[in-house]
Amino acid sequence: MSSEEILDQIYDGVLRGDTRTVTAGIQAGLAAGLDPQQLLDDAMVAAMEEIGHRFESNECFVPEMLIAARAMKEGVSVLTPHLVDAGVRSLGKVVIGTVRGDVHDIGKNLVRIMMESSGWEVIDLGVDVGPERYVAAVQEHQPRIVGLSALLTTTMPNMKLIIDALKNAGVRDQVKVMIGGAPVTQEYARQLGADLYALDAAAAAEIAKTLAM
Ligand code: B1M
Repeated sequence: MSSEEILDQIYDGVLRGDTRTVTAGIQAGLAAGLDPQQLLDDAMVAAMEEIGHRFESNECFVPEMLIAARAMKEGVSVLTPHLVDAGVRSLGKVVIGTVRGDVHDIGKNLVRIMMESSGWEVIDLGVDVGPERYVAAVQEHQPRIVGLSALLTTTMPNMKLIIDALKNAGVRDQVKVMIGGAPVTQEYARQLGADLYALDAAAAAEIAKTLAM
């Protein structure tokens, strides 16, 4: 199979939610020496974007999004050891989660993987995380970075509630708050008073690294 055919196989597999096709495609890609990041970006993330477009235009619905997400997650787990650079030094701790009201976690999980791969110890609070859990995690783990992910325009404002809760608990100045997610922008980060914004998982790891220097 050519590189193009392998990428197409993975892309189609994610679109159809066909986990076996996705994992077989990834294995074929890795065996053929393709860059794991390319498999992720050009095939898997591209397919999730297409699912989003189809959902917007009523060509697919929540069940299709769910099975695509399941195939994506399975694929990411096959790819993870190849994205992670083993044996890197520890840069400190990051507490990360998807904010209250929001269950999208594929992007947040990729941020976690990229952060871990560049040497951060990541405490992942999961999805639908409210301000009180963030505050408790900061008090318990003393991280350098608190990461907030939101995929819905309706849950973006919950980021502000978390930043306010960190202030009220007197721990805001101990951490850098990083925000991200498809609808989030640099300008929104500025408005909220977040310290850092990252467009994608690779950028999140790059930006976090600058704090470690
Ligand atoms: Co949802 N969904 N969804 N969905 N879903 C979107 C987000 C949507 C854009 C689809 C669309 O209409 N085009 C739309 C939001 C519209 C809006 O708010 N403007 C939407 C909707 C409407 C909904 C529901 C309301 C649908 C419904 O029930 N009627 C519902 C809400 C549920 C809830 O959260 N309360 C819902 C449900 C779901 C599923 C559960 C079915 C599933 C999620 C499964 C899961 O995550 N476990 C799902 C999916 C899969 C999607 C799409 C298709 C794909 C999301 C994804 O995984 N992308 C999505 C369409 C889209 O995004 N194009 C859509 C791939 C991922 C790698 O990218 O998450 O953007 P992303 O992460 C990137 C960057 O954003 C960034 O780095 C990541 C990696 O590079 N990033 C960060 C993310 N977090 C970061 C944090 C950082 C830094 C960078 O620092 C801390």
